[in-house]
Order: sequence, then structure tokens, then C-alpha cells
Amino acid sequence: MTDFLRLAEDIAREAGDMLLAKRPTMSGEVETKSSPTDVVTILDKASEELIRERVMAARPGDRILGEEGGEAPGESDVRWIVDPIDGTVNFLYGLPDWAVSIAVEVNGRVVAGVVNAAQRGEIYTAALGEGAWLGGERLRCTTGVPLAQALVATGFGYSVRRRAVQGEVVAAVLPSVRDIRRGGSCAIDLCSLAAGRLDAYYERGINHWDFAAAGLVATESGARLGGLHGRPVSPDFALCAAPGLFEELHDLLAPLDPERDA
Ligand code: LIP
Repeated sequence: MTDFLRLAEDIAREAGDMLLAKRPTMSGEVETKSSPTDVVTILDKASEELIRERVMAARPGDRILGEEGGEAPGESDVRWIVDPIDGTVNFLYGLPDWAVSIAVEVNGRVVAGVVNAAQRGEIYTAALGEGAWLGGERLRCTTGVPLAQALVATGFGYSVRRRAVQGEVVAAVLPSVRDIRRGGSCAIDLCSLAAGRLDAYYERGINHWDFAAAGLVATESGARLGGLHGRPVSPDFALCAAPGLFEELHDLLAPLDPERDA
């Protein structure tokens, strides 16, 4: 596990340094994906290429799932799950909340995760059963926060039909919580929760590469991560908070039927 974590951290650091160096001149070169607001920059692709090359050089035969390149087949029980830039819109606009996210899964279970929030100068790491860390500091999520006092992060998908429902849902949540944050990077939201900077997070429509590494950071900080009605976290729905607050927020969200699109 330590070897996986060390390798993932070295690679995430190298990708983050490359992105920091090239962003000022190259971030404007974009293509669109699922909708006109869903963008991929030339640097998302360059970052994923770099990560794939480094993983393949060190661990030939492992499988890799990446946001931009899809799944590369392989025989190994080990799969690397890569988001080369989570928070691409922030990256494009020069906002600091974007991250390189790398998780290592063994037999379908994430055992190590690294989130390099390079422009913040923060690298979050976690290993299964061994805790979550920001540099030398062990992370613990907030506990005992009632829903009415909770600072809750969420996000919105790129499709208009999904956003219409997400707007309704957040309008219903807002009067019951301290406040809402929309940071623009699922990975950073989950790491911020692990660091006690947020109390809860929910979102419909995030992908495996968005939450694989940061989800481990959050759970290793003591938070519960799951879907609605006892289901595991998935692109259908992600909810994360300390036990207690998780259930309170779940019971507010579930009747709103937030897994639908308009
Ligand atoms: C983004 C997420 C963000 C979410 C967006 C999108 P990308 O990832 O991290 O929180 O609200 O829908 O999925 O596209 O920047 O990798």
C-alpha cells in the first residue's frame, strides 16, 4: 500500500507541477464534451497522458481508467483511477480549486488515494485503514454538527435537464442548513470535508474518477460516504458527512428525489 501511495503521490506531484507551469499560456485551448459548458483543455489530455505513461512505466499490466482516455485493458487486479484535472472550469478561469486525482484500486477496492490541489499547494493522501493526511497533518472531519449548523457543499452537472432539478433540490436544502458552497471540484470538496473545512457534501452525477481518491480521504477522516437509501456511492448520487449528519442530510434529500433529471 505504501508503495502504491508513494508512486501515486510522485506522479500526481509531477502532473500538478506540469499544469502549474503550462496553465498561464495553454489553458485556453479547449474542446467541449457532453454539453457546451463541459470543457476539456489540451492540458487535461496532457496531464492524463503523463500519468498513464508514468503508471505504465512503473507497473506495466495494471489497468487504468482515466476521465479523458477511458479504460485501458490489463490482466492485473490493480486499477488506477485518474482524473487529470478535477475542476476543469476553475482551471480554465484561473480559480485555484482544481486538482489532479489518482486512486489505486485492488480487486475493486480503493486502497490508496492522492489529490494534488496544486494551485493551493496542498497534497491530500489516504491509505485504506491508515488514515488521511494533508502533508504531515492527520485529517479528521467535523463531528456532532447538527444539520441546521452544517456548511454543505454541492455541485451541478453539465446538462440543462440535470441542472434544473439540482437547482430545485438546493433551493429546498438551503433553508435547513448553515449555508451552501459550490466550489467546482468534487475532489477538493471531499478533501475539504476531511480537513473540517466543510461539514457535508452531496452531488448527483459525479464520476468514479471524481470521487475515487478523495472519497478515501474523506472516509479515512471519519466521514461516511454513500448513496441514497443505503446504496453505495455512485454516479447516481454521492452523499458524505460524519455519521449522524449523514443520516440527517439523507432524510432531507431523499424525499426530494434528487436522482432524477428534468
Ligand atoms: C467536475 C466536478 C464538479 C462537478 C462537475 C464536474 P470535472 O469535474 O468535480 O464538482 O460539479 O459536474 O463533474 O469535469 O472538472 O472533471
